[in-house]
Amino acid sequence: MTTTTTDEQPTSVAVYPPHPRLVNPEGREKPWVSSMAEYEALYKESIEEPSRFWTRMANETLSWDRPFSQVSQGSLKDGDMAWFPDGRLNVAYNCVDRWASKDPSRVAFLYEADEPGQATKVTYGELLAQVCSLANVLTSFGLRKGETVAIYMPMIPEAAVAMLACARLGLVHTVVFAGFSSSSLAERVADARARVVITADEGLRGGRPIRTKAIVDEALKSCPDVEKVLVFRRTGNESVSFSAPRDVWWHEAVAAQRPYCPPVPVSAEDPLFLLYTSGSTGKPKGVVHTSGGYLLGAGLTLKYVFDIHDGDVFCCTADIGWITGHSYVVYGPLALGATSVIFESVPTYPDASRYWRLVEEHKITQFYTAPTAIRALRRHGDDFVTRCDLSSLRVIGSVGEPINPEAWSWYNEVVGGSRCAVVDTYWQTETGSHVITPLPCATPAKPGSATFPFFGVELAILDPTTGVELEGDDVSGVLAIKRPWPSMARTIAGDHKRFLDTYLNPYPGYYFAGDGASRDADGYYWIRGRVDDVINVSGHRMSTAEVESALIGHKAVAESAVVGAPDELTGQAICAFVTLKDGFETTDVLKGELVKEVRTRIGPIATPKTLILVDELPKTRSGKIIRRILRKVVAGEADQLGDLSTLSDPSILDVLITKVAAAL
Ligand code: 6R9
Repeated sequence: MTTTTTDEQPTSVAVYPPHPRLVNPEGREKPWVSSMAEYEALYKESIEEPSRFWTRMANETLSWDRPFSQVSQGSLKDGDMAWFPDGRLNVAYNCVDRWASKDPSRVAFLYEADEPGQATKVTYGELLAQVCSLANVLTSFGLRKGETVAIYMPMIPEAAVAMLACARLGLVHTVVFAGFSSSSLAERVADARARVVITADEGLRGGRPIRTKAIVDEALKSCPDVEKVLVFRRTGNESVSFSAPRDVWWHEAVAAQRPYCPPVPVSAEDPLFLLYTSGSTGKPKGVVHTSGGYLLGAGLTLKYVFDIHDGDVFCCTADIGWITGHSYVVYGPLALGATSVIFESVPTYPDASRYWRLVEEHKITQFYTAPTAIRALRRHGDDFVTRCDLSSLRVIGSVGEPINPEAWSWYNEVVGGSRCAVVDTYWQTETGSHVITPLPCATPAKPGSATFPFFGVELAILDPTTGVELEGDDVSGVLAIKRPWPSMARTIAGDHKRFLDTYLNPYPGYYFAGDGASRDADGYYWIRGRVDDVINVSGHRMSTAEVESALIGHKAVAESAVVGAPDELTGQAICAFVTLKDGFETTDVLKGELVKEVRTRIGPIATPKTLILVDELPKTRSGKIIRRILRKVVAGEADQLGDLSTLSDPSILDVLITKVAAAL
């Protein structure tokens, strides 16, 4: 145990050193990094001798068509950073050909379809042929290097094939999550100026069909520039509309093409993809990632953070429509020649054992999911997990939001059997790959802390008002990064000024992440949530995540979301929304207990002034709680909720507004 003193930290936090079976494996290769001393030496080299470090990493990890002579140029101050600027490579060649030529029978993707028991394999040899044929189809559409293709597909291997076919030709892809509405899709297709959309007839999730092609048809009514829609047949439902010559069946087009297509070498700085992400206001931003730096970041982080070795089976449950799916379902695993699971279904179909059966069946060695899924599954009880054989697991990861210590412990003990490493990875669409993360065989974990920076990432904690860097340990402020790293976003498509204004101008010379963070007495980093999620009660800064974590410590609580409500006396007051686990009833006694739980766990300063029990919290389709909506509702601004396109179930709003009105 260790004791920390920052007032925002719990007074004592358990520390979990890496399990001995990970550090000293028997009958397996040694871990890439097996001690803190090794991590520190590599980290130091990455900061003090960046040219040497990145030259070695870039040459070890990637295959270059033309070697680079310079590692990086440009600065955060000027927003003109570039990595390996005179190097040339092809991303699809790196992800597919290298492994197919060595061993075509090596498995690239294990595809777990929506219905259990239908898993199929795609080998690197098969993947190469599929990517090449599809690239030839795209060429036949008249597409040339630098043009953008939109991809709106379910979680099937063909979605990855589509991404890689673009990469093979130097085309820029923009994947739009297939849960987005037609209007959101239209907005992105238009902003990206895509002339071609790749989609499927229908998707399947949890046994229910999704009208994918119909949504595309609707979206394209307002996108007159789209000339071709390539349609993969997923369900074969004959009622799906199809209008030639705009619409082309994938299987017919591919059958007409030769399964080889030479890769087009591109500059390391040529864009690989755009990925739209919501800003705090206004229209979504098309974050631009490059070919060289991004691929290196995705591959290198995966290798070190999940300790990937030959023969491992890696499973990331994120949809390819998000950055996590890009970096850790497709590009990271393939850059290493690893086997990656593509999971089409949902964690509770046909029951809450689905993930764990998947682990058992495919002998998954590393598993990566989001706290929201962990909490949801915890709510169903341990039996769904413990009935499965999870002994193949070594590293289990978490991403997307702060993981509360209770969910961390459940993940560690029940899923990991207290014999795996839990890696809480902090990063963003804009960072491209992990920036703060433990290394599984080296870093002693503290539940709820993303721990230490990845190689080459120089962190700073800034005073939010003055922008002054807070030196030393035991400090809190906003998180910033002091120097460029290879996989960082370079710009926002068509709006470099917005890129500068959002990330680089707020604190000149730094990349501003938009998150609050502290560095504790041991130098561990704790992400406190978006800076707009921090509540200020009577001049005391409170992290919503901390109050949420206290609430979830109560046995009745499934999930919680905490926001600041305007308060005449204290500036802001804490307003907590809570959903209960199955079997618990909403009573005033229970509400009182929950408030008490927070008071005892954190202190009277954190007492929620209002506590509202609800059936559902507003969430994005990727499962993040949308606190912005809660903030607006408690501020009496339910008529100004703004862009609701990411809200997965808008029908919950009316009940929410009524409950808040009754409670406040
Ligand atoms: C990868 C991804 C980024 C935001 C980020 C932060 C939150 C992500 C986290 C985390 C605490 C972690 N976030 N990982 N917060 N601990 N391990 O999620 O990208 O969708 O762009 O979200 O998510 O607030 O700023 P993205």
